[in-house]
Order: sequence, then structure tokens, then C-alpha cells
Amino acid sequence: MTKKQTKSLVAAIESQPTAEQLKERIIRHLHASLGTDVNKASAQAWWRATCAAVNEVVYDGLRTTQRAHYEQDTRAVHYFSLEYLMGRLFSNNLHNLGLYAQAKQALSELGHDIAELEDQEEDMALGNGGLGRLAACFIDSLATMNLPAIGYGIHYEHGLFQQAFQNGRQIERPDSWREYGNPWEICRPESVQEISVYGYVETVYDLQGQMKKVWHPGRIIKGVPWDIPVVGYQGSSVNVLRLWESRASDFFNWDVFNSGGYVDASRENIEAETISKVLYPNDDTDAGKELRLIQQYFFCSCSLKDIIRRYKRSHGDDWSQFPAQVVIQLNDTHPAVAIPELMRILVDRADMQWDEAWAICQQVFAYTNHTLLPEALESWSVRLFEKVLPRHLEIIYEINRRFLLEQVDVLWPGDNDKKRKLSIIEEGHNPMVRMGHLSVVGSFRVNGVAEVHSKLVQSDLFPEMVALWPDKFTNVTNGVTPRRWLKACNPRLSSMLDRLVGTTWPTNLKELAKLADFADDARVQDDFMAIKQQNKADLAKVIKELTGIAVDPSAIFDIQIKRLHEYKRQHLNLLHILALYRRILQNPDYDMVPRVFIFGAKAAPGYKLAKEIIYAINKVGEKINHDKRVKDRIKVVFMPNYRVTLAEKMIPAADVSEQISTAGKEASGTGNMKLALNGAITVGTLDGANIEIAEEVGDDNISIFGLTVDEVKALRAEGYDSHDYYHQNPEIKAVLDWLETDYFTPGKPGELASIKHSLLEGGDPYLVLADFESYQAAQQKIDGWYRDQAGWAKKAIMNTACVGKFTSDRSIQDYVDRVWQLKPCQVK
Ligand code: T68
Repeated sequence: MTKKQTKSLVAAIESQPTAEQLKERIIRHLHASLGTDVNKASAQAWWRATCAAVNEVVYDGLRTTQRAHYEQDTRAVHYFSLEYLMGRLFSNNLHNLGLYAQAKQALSELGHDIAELEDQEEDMALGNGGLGRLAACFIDSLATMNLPAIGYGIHYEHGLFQQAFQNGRQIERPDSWREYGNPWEICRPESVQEISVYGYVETVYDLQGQMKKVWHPGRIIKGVPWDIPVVGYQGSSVNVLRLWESRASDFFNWDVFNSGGYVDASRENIEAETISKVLYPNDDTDAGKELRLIQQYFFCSCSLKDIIRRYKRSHGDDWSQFPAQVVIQLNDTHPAVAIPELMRILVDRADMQWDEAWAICQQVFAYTNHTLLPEALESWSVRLFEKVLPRHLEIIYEINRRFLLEQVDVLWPGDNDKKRKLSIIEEGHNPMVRMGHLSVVGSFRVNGVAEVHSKLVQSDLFPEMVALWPDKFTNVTNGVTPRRWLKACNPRLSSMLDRLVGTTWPTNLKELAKLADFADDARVQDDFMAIKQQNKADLAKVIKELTGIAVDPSAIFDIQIKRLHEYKRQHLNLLHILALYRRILQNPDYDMVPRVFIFGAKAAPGYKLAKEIIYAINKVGEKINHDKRVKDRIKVVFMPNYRVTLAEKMIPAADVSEQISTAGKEASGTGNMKLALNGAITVGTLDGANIEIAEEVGDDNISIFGLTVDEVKALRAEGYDSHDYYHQNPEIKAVLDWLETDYFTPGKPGELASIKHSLLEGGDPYLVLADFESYQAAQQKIDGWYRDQAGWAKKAIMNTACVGKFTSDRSIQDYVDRVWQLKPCQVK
């Protein structure tokens, strides 16, 4: 082949395929990869063949990116997260590659509707909620911004459970997202790692009389990496998400066999394959289970070894450049065990002095806090830690000993209270390892995820740590990727934006501000409302299919989508619905704009009250939806199996966004950002990122209610008694008493009583009754606003125009500036 021919071949490979070329590739893959034919291929086969055709482009980008990173020996961020809530990748990859239109045309010429093929894909639901989805948005932004990055996590066989309703109650079914394989992942047997757990530690002395610790593991487990290419927008970089699958190690079987009696002793221990079997379905509680600790250690150890292998390829045994090349972001404390693991590798395996090793650790790790809820703060029983990771416990003790001696005792000499409070080990009958403390001590930077949250992390959670290291703490407000959460999910609005503000907004979301100039323009208002109307009509069809409930797209679509939790207060929403219903029954002509209240939420399977709230919403909905007297002024819909794919259909159709957590409890929220971006008006408390959304959109364009963080604290301090509200507000009393009757559960009185009890005898820990009246007023405001359609359109437009700050690209840039100190790497 001549030089010229080679050049043109490379150009052909690298250039974007046309619709015609895509068609050829799809058919080729139908034959050569799927072993089927156009006449008999199923929709699934067509989808897979299209994925394979797309992957030809993806893999090109992957190779080029990896070569560029290797040749330029770039500093990279390593995002450690136990969760990635990716959703579907098909249309996302097509959009980011700029191939959506071509693929749509190619498939249509082949007789297939692209939307139908999209439905062939299972959601990749390897996460619970906000934290996992944030990780997915971040890796999208990292690739788009050409930043060298790799995401590390677990290749769960079963992601978050699938939810169905049986007589209104949540039932869970296992999720099997890759039962028949997944076209996006690549197995990398050449990068398998082995990790150890259990066993005991022996103290030995070498020939120089130096003491050494030798860990004799009880079990060795193999970690097999699966790579998911992460395609940046507009064909920039293609980074990787590397997920570890656990397998039994061949080596281990012989070891155990040879050690005789050990087999019996270890029988109770966790089987290797179990480790990556299933995602823990708790989004905000710490279960403290052995398998969970092993999951955390398994992926941290595999990932660290992977990072070190790659580092050594360029730097051999010279560790001096390690902190310059590697930064590791801990997504909450879940991967905090990486800190003692890196210490173990450096001290025990690389024979480094403690001080030198610790200096490296403290330059490499950074920690993001996502919650202040006490029940979500991770701590592990020392006894369990010792059983699973005996050497790591010793290392944690040593980290703690030095920390208390060299830091705490220097600032507060002889102050044992301070030591007790700051110790990584919580003393007591059952001593615990506090993972938050470990994360702060072992990191060079700690951030919260919204301004108010970061302040509370500093003032309420770690005030003494701030005194020790004031510069360690910072804020990075969360963001969402506008590629998935506007461009791909809301094509109608996207085209309108392209026309009005230009086409660069997907990578420069502040451009949306130009839309504000059109907020008073009657034509633009009409177009905006017409698009919303069409999106609502689309959602109405989905609602009908999934629930059988007919809803009118001209009603207000009022949406609350998030995990079910008392602090998120879906039951506050429910009480408001009940109050409206009661008003209608008392006054048949009650004047309100018709509203469809739409919920989407999974409850953790073991969270009883959350499940009761789902049941109550379903039962109240059944009654109201069938009550002729309501005359369709209220509909209540609970969408089953809420997940990323459903969010993509609901968010573009929302008029009202419910963000009603108790102030101080929601670290940030990200659904609030997605909904505002798509022109929904927020009914919200001054909590998390709601505060920053309010700052951006202005008071006229958001309906704020409820106690502030300071007022919540003051009310608690003076002694909150929810009974006062029950007795003083007849509407509250009536709706709570209603829940105790059999009105919504004929023949079964008391079935919904647990909500009332939690709000009265239970003390109403999330101040639902305290905020009720103010919530009603905020909802009344919405009703008034909606009556003026032009006024509403303006508010909706202003929401889209003003939330450019909340792109995850800005969050990532903040991490780059405040934490990672990374440079982009131009790939092409
Ligand atoms: C969420 N946290 C925050 N946790 O609740 C939300 N927890 O305010 C914030 O916007 C989001 O993180 C992103 O910062 C979670 O989603 C979990 O999912 C979780 C999972 C396991 C254990 C504890």
C-alpha cells in the first residue's frame, strides 16, 4: 500500500460514517457479528448490530485517546465510586458522536424506527440515585472536556431492583441488565488483578532486625475488568469506565485445599462470585454488612493495583512522580478503604518509610461528602474490620495514633474530649471505624456538593477538622450533563434553543442566558408552551400504558421524582393532595387549575415507612382518580419502576418540580436542576442546590416555602411538638384522621395509619407539619401563576434561561481548579 493509500484509509476510518455507510455496517454486523439475516433478525438483533456499527467509531476514539494519554504521560483523575447510574447508552453515544440523525435515517431505510430499537436496551442501573447519577454525569463531562480520567467501580451482575406494584404495594424483582450480554462493554483479561481478604497478620524481623508485618490472607479473589467506553460530546475524547467483576481465584482453591482444616474455618466466609453479584439498594443508610465492606475493598484494591501498574509502565519503581500523575476522587466514604490500602501497598509491598508513604497518600486522595444524615455516615465495627482486613485495621490504628499525637494534641494539648471526638476509632462497647474521619484525615481536599451543604459539612459535621486544616475544605456545587438532560431527552426544546441562542449551548450552557431576551416575546412563549404541551401529551401516553390512568395534558403536570425517603417528604405532597381533595368534597365548585400529581420513587426494600408512603399514595390515588365528584381536577399517578429512562420521559413534560426536603437534609439534589433546565417551575424549600437555583432564576420564577436551615435548628432547640400543629390546624387534623379510617382502603381501617403515627407519636422528625401551611401557600401561588398562561410561559422560559450554572461541565471545571489541577489533553 502506498503512503497515500494508507493516509486515505486512515481518513476513511476516522471520518464520520454517512447514513449509507452506517447501513452497510449494520447489515455487515447482522451477518458477521450476530449470525443472522435481514429477513429474520429480531428487533434485539437489529439493535445489537447497530451498536456494533457505532462501536467501530467508538473504538477508534478509544484507541486514539488512550494513545494520546500514554504518549503525553498525562496526569489523570481516577474517580472511585461504588455506583454509576448510567441508564441507556445507545442514543447517548449516537448524540455525542453526532451520529443520531444518520443512524435514524439508516435504520428507517432498513425499515426500523430508531425509538423502537432504543427500547431494546436495558438501563444500566448500577446505582441507587443522585450519587450514582452524578458519577455518570461527571464522566460524561470529563470526556467532553478532554480531561484524562478513568472511572472505577463494580460490575454488578444485578443493578438496582426493578419495582412493580401489587395492590398498590412495592414489590422488588431482580434486575438483570446484562443477562444476554451488553454490547458496550469490553472484557480485558490482560488486566485481571488478584486481591486478598481475611487471614491474619504476622510480625517478622528481617536480617537487619527491621520489624515487618506480613499479612497471610485467608482468601484470594480475582478481579476481572470490564471497560465501558465513555464518549465525549462531539467526538472529542473517549474515556473509560472500568468495572470489576469478582471471580474465584484458581490459585486460591489449591491454597485452601492444601491448608487442611482451614476449609471448614472459612466456610462461613463470603464466596468470591458473591462480591459483585448485587448492588446494595440503600441510598441513605449504612447497613454495616460484611459483604458491603468486601465490595468496597475489592474494587478499591483492584483499582489501585491497576493505577500502579499503569504508573510503573512509565516510571518504574520511582514513586516520586506518583502524586503528580495520580489524583483519586472518593465519591463519598464508600471507597475510603483505598487510603489504608495504598498505605499497605507502599509500606508493606514497596518497603517505603511510613512518613514518605503517608505524604503520598495525602497528596493523592480527595473526598466528596454527599450527606449529613447520621444514619448514612459510614462506620465499620472494629471486630468486622479485623476479620476481613486485619492488616488494614492495624494501619488505620497507626494513622489514627499519629493523627491524634501530631495534629490533635498539638492544637489542643491534653484535651481528651477533642481526641475522643476526632479519633478515627469511636470507642465504646462495640468500637467502630469512622470512615468520614478517615477520609478527611487521608485527603488533601474535602468538598460538599452545594454551597449550603458545604457550609454545614464544615460547621456541623467536621468543625474541629476545619480548625486543624482550614484550607482543606471547599465546595463544588453539583451539576448535570445537558447532553442527556436536555439535548437528547427533549429534542423539541433543543431545536428551538438551537434556533434562538445558537448551537453551542450543549458545551457552554451559559449561552442559554440569551433566551431571557425572548421571555416576553409572545411567539416564543407560544412555541415554548406548545413544546411543553407536546411533551406532556407524549408522557400522557406513557402514563396510560404503564398505569392505565388517563390524564389530560392541559392540566398542570406536577412531578416529584427521587428516591422515597422521609426527609424528601413525599408524604408532605400527599397531605397537600388530601387537603385539596377534601376541599373539593366540601365545596363541589372548588376552583383550582386541574393538576396531575405524578410520583416516581423506589423505596429501599427494608425501609418500612417509605413503603407505606408508596402504598398510601397509590391508595389515595385510586380513590381520587375514580371519584366523579373530583371532575378530573386532581389525578394522582405513581409511575412504577422509576429509573433514568423514565426520568428522560418525565422531565421534559414537567410544569412543576417538587423539591420539598426539610431544610438542611438534602445535600444538593440534581433532579431539581434537570427539571428547571427543561422549564419546570420549582416548588421548593431553601435546601441544597434549591438555594442556588433560586439565586439564578430570581424570586419571581420559583415558589419557595418552609423553614430555613436556621429556623429548623431554632425550632428543634425550643422543642418541636407536632401535636400543636395537629390541634391548631383543622385541615391537618382532618387529613391525618382520614388516613386512619377505611375511606381509602375499604374494609381495612388503619392500613394507612403509620404515616399519621410517624407525624404525631413519632415526633415528625422531618417537620412535615411545621411546613404544611407554608407549602400550601406555595402551591396556591403556582395555581395562581398558571392561570396567566403568558406569565407562566415567561417564568418557564426564565428557568431554562437562567440555570446554565448547573451543567456538570462547570462542576468538573470547579474540581479541576479547586481540587484536581488537571490539564486537558487534545486527542486529535
Ligand atoms: C445524594 N446521595 C444526595 N446517596 O442525597 C443528594 N448513600 O442530595 C445529592 O444531590 C447527590 O447525592 C449527589 O451529590 C445519594 O444519592 C446514595 O445514593 C447512597 C448510596 C449508598 C449509601 C449511601
